[in-house]
Amino acid sequence: MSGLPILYSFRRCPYAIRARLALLASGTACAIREVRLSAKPAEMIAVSPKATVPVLVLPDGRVLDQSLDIMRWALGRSDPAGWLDRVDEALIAANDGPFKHHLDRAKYPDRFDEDPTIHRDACVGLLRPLEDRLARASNLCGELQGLTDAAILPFVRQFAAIDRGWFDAQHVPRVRGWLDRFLVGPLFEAALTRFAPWKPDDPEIRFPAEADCVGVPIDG
Ligand SMILES: N[C@@H](CCC(=O)N[C@@H](CS)C(=O)NCC(=O)O)C(=O)O
Repeated sequence: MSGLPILYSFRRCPYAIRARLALLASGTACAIREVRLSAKPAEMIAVSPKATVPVLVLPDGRVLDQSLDIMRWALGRSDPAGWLDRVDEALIAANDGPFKHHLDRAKYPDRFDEDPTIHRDACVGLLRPLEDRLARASNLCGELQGLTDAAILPFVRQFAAIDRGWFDAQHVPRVRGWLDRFLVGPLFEAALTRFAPWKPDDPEIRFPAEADCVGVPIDG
């Protein structure tokens, strides 16, 4: 064992993506364990019985199993880009609450016996405050990116990807530009690195893999 924190993660999960973005931005290395949600490792459930990803197990045994706690912990250690200077709790709560509620119902109509188009439209409505923010500055809390952008972008990405053609036709051009800058940036690329699902005898895999993707801004 290397003594690195252990991150149980799932590549496409927006909560895990935001945690990985903060780990990258802070330059915090960890040993990553990719999880299949249909076959979660017993080792993860043993430390976090609620069994959601991401989970970060610190070398001293502490367990962080909320994505925002992982972001704050990593950036509290090191925050070269000043992400903690740009935290808007209300905007993040609106994302994690109402936006996520409608996103799930728009994305997974089979799981909810509800009309997904109602929820899709509700999501666009909830993007309007972001559009207003982005009319005033390049990012949600000003010109520079911050924790708020990194916390929300993975969810907007997931929403846009339900039907990118439909999303592009909605009148949220600044949100679209903000998302697209993120999607082509080196930090997003590093955060979306693919890993095979972890098995107990696997050798440790370090994340980030390369020192030079540490601390880069979201949109390069
Ligand atoms: N509040 C948690 C939510 C994490 C969460 O719900 N993650 C999803 C994946 S995107 C999950 O693990 N779901 C469990 C499952 O699908 O079994 C956090 O912020 O970390």
